[in-house]
Amino acid sequence: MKDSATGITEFIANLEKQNPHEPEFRQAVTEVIHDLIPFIAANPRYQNKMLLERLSEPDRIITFRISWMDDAGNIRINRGYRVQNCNAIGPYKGGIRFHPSVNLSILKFLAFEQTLKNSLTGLPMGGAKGGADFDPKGKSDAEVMRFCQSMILELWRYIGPDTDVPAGDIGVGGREVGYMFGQYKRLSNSFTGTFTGKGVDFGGSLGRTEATGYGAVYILSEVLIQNKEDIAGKRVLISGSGNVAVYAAEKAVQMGAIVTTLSDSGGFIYDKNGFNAEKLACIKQLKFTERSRIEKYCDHFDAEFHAGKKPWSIPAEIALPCATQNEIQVVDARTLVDNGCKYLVEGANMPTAIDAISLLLASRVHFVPGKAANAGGVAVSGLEMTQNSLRLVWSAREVDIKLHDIMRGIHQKCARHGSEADGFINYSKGANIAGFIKVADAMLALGVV
Ligand code: NDP
Ligand code: 2IT
Repeated sequence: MKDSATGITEFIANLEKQNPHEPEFRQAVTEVIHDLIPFIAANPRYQNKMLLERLSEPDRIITFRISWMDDAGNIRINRGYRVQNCNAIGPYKGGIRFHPSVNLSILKFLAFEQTLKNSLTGLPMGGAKGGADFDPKGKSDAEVMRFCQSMILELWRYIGPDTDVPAGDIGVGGREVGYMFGQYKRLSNSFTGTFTGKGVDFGGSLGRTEATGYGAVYILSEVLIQNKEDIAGKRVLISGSGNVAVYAAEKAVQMGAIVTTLSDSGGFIYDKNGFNAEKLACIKQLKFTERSRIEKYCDHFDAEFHAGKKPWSIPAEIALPCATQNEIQVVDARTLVDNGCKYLVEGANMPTAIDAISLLLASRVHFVPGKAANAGGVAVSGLEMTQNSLRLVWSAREVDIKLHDIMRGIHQKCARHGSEADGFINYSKGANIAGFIKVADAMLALGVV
């Protein structure tokens, strides 16, 4: 048996050879194997089964052309994808992203992360991700509808309630899921739980909209309890102003935190007095209803707008990156630590670069990775699937209690597998190992398939 350091070097060399143009995918896998290769070396049951090689080669990748017509009558072409990474523990499950930056590297990283995240929820869901390099900004509702319908005209044959269940992600919210589900329902001539994040009038779960942001704050409060601290009165930086960011802010404010920043791709706003329910209602109006820019917040309230900047230079005890991948580089991590940040909880997927994570852990910042911290969204998606299968509707309170339990369970799993000798919890390591064990045990039981 090779030593772990050699195993890691060889694995990374092969990963680069197999995926030369996919830096985000290699980053996500590299971050995980640093914990899993030593874990496998210490656990003979998982040795010589090629489990990591199998997990980092998607089961299937579907890519297709999406042709649609804009309001001016021009024909437009985009590229659509679905990456079905692993269905060892349940049907493929994961969101769909619409953003001009979407490419195979990004969707493969997201599908890989989703596999471990879904495992951590304890629910029977495999890992997948899809999307298109379509930019919804500036498009009319009719254009978005035609785009969604054209996408599903191709994708519908590869998805289904027991096969693959998509949902939202960046650029895909209730409006887009509604249009995609409408087209899927028409083509399949069936009303099933094939999408989650649906409107509550047609099969959606109460609490799904809020679940990712609320769930991230629930796990943050578990981490604080672990350290005998309280969220009330703590200053919190949040990036993004989309689904995850706004509901993370809402829950943090409800629990007494002072949330001072939010952002979008144009820059960040700093409200030194902290947001409250009225101010967050203004953000929701600007970003969700008007689909406008966050800087307009400063027309309504006393706040600063920092164009083209990220919020990490503002002093705070807690940071919740909730926008996109790699938004915290090593210089940002250094600034956060120097300004007294002690907790970093990832609402987004892979917002922190690998060397920035190393710096945070070396500085003893309590770092919770996205695959644990943002799992509340897909967890409530899992609950939506259950309600659809049962043809039942659970109350918002029932869903919230279940979400809270799931996030507490994820915290416990990370603590079990990530505790160090001095009591510090390496949540990253804990999440990677706990997420892996369930998938790996299923893969061993299912044979070489
Ligand atoms: P939204 O589309 O609702 O919001 C995204 C936010 O991030 C917007 O404020 C957007 O700004 C900003 N943003 C997006 N891309 C960039 C970029 N390249 N640079 C700067 N800002 C950017 O997406 P979500 O809130 O749903 O997703 C945010 C993150 O959370 C993603 O990493 C996603 O994968 C992850 N996630 C989402 C879940 C969900 O349930 N929705 C579940 C788990 C994770 P602008 O408005 O200017 O585009
Ligand atoms: O990254 C994610 O977990 C999501 N975008 C949510 C996926 C889902 O199926 O609800």
